[in-house]
Amino acid sequence: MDIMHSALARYGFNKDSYTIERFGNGLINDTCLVKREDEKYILQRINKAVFTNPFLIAENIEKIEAYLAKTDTSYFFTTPCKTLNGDTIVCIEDHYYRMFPFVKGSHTVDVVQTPQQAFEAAAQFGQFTRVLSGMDIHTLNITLPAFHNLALRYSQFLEALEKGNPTRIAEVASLVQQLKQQAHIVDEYNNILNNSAFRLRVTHHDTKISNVLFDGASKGLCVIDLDTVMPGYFISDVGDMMRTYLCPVSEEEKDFSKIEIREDFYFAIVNGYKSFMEAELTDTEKQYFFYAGKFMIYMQALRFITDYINNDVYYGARYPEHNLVRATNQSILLQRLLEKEMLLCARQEIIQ
Ligand code: GN1
Ligand code: MG
Repeated sequence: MDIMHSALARYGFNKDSYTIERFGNGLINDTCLVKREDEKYILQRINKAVFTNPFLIAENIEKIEAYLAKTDTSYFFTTPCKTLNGDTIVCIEDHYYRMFPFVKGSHTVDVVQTPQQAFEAAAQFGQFTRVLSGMDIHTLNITLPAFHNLALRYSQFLEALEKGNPTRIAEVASLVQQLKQQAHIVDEYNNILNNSAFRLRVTHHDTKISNVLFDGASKGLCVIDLDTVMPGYFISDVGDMMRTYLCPVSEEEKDFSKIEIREDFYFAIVNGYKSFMEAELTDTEKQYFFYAGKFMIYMQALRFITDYINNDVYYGARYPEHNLVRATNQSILLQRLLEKEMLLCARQEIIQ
């Protein structure tokens, strides 16, 4: 925490004037909530093993801000706080920090409890991409190369099976088998890459519910955490909402009997996203809402099992089999979703 105090000092915050506590459940960055009088801020230490050049993030945010200033000043966009020197990123002892103001009267949600929350969040992420639809995506920096490239994630999984921890590889044989049986999801992804009906757009790439600010009436206000804003496909944003909103328990849940798909949340995501993106998406893309869920859940299962086999180098682990639990959880979530494929797709047809 001491270093967090040093970071706050750069913003002119006097140590006696605020409180600071851990915030959220992100796996990559360290996040804190800072309260000062009636103001709140989110202070994050950027994981430099993952984001090797945090200045690329800062530059993207500036470019988006400049674009919005020209095109849509009514869109509510939160920009990072500036230090006393006017910087948006603080570097202390080789660690990077940045801070966002928490909009007055707003709050975040940890677990999606109602379809309305799912709708509001999906509308927020849809609106974000929509207001930036005229922006030249090539001007954005790639903050994490090949981040949602499923083909690459699959090959990293196969590579881990060749070079990873042999004891762990032996232990996970049946899960590996199950995941390999779903490799058709990778084939479909490769088809998407070659399909001109799929467009690259400004994509958030981290659409978990805690990245949306809500107002007192539970209406979505804006999206936050713009580290992974890059060109991408809509299946990334819609898919990660499905991965994290459809089930009442998270990837951390060890009691797998609690893993289920809440159908009405599925339609809330589709309709919320379409409330801003209907006119943007091509007819072909609109056929891929269900696929989006499969794509992201499968990718996350692969990433967790790969990390387990590689001795938890990326996500870390609070107990030895942590990443195995997460991978198994996501693989079961994928099964539960696949069981509902006919039903969800048929109902979506009727709604359209
Ligand atoms: C990481 O740190 P967090 O929770 O925002 C990861 C996401 C994963 C997620 C799984 C940069 O995000 O891609 O979906 O963990 N972010 C990065 O919980 O790898
Ligand atoms: Mg994040």
